[in-house]
Amino acid sequence: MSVLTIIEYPDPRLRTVAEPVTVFDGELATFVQDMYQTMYESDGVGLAATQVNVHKRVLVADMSADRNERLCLINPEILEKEGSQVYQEGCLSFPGIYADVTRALKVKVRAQDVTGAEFIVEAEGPLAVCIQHEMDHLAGKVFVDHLSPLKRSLLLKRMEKQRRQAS
Ligand code: GNR
Ligand code: NI
Repeated sequence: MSVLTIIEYPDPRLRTVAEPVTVFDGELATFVQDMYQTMYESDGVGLAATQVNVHKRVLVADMSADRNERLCLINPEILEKEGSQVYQEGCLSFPGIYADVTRALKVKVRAQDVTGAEFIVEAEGPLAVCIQHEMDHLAGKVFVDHLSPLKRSLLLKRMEKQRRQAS
């Protein structure tokens, strides 16, 4: 297993639209294990393949406090959305910045597992936020795209300032 490198804003590769997975082989299974390891190592609650510069429709998540409730969605599609919620989001590709984002409260998603078997997952609250955040990455979108232009530019300037001071 390996820890993969997470690409950070403003890397233009974060804008790549991921392709569907068509081959469910050992290489895919190894990649999924590497994604879990990378997510756990970074203390993230989710990770999209886009963030490790692999442009396939694969995401992993684990919202549990004990870090033992793995969820992997391959080729996820949202079937239903319901309600709305505001949640303070962060992103491993935007270190140090957090912002309130409005998204659906509940989602019903059809996906495939690492063997290619289809399943349905219904999520609500924080897990629903995480799934929507990761599915955005697979579409080349990032959480700050949901903010007003003013809010976005303030946050991005703050992030760039922090980065300059850190280096
Ligand atoms: O680790 C993460 N935390 C988080 C917090 C609130 C809403 C979404 C997230 S996802 C993020 C990991 C990440 O960047 N996934 O793409
Ligand atoms: Ni993210």
